[in-house]
Amino acid sequence: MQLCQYPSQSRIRRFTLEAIQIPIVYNQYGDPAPPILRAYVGDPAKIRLVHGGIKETHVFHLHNHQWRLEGGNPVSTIIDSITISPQECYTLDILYGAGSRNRVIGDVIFHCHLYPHFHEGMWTLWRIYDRLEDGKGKLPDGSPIPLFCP
Ligand SMILES: [Cu+2]
Repeated sequence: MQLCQYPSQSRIRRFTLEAIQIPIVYNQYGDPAPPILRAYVGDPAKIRLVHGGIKETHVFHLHNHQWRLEGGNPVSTIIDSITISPQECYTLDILYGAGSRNRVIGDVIFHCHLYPHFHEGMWTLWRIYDRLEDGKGKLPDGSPIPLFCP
């Protein structure tokens, strides 16, 4: 999974998110440039977190979801962030699957919790659907999704 996005001058806007301003690089629909995870609410979900770099340590933080620090240990501490250093990897077994216990739908952000990294674009979304998505990019009423026009 690629977490970094590199701004191009033509597609940068600043949005207020979590009370800070972050630049995003977006596609024609206003989605962030890095890949978006997709699932249906309640789907079992595991995230394989791999740090293939050689320098920086990061803190992976996923909103609205949690996992156990020690996967497979039912009394292990429940967390929603984990520090990952170069050449480390983790499998995050998401408790209650996509949408978590409260069955959240919509876009859930995940990002590096080191804010300079977040600010430079180390974030993307997990899109959780509550109805069948056919991949045609249409709204529930069948009309096309309008292009994002800043
Ligand atoms: Cu980071």
